[in-house]
Amino acid sequence: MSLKLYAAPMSSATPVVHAIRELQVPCEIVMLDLKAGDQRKPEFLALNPNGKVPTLVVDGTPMFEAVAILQWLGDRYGVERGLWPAADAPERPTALSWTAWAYVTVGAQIQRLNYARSPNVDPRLHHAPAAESALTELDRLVGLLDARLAQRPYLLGEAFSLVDLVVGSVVTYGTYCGVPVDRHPHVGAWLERFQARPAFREAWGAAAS
Ligand SMILES: N[C@@H](CCC(=O)N[C@@H](CS)C(=O)NCC(=O)O)C(=O)O
Repeated sequence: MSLKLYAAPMSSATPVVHAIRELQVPCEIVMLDLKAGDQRKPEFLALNPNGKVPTLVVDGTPMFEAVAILQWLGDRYGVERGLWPAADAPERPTALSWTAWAYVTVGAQIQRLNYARSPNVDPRLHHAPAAESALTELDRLVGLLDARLAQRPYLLGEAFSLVDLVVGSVVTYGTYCGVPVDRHPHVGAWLERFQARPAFREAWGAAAS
């Protein structure tokens, strides 16, 4: 099977680069220059009309959206490596739920927070009460994660899995956006273990140090 990943440094593609390293899957990685507009070139738009990274080309078929790519990598390579539950395993519904929850539910609140106060967003769109409300909701969501991690060291139980990678990546990005996790000690300890993984440090590069 041939895999080609279009990525960019410190971007939505970073968790996919991390997953490829954890899974030790042979994959050609092409780094796009987003500032130069590589993602808007016709040959890239033919693969992903959305013009975004990550885009993974699997035997010539492109796929996009990080969470879809990560779940697919889990199905195709994670099961045989003990990093993702098989289709009929009781942990499978849990794996799909928490990974979708991270990208959809937590991701939406991080995006709300960024629109409301990020220096990278037009200040005319900033709105302090919206930022406060997003932070309150994010604290509640991180609290749900904390309650689960109070019962087990990793999201599926005793061992690290791609579920930790997916949820940990979204929470890591959240902390870079100013989401505090210090009120949630189990999340803090789990995040530290996650970020100490050699594959995390390799994929996230300078941001990880
Ligand atoms: N929801 C998408 C987001 C992808 C995304 O926003 N990628 C950014 C980099 S972090 C990008 O490619 N931006 C280029 C552009 O918007 O022109 C995913 O999770 O894959």
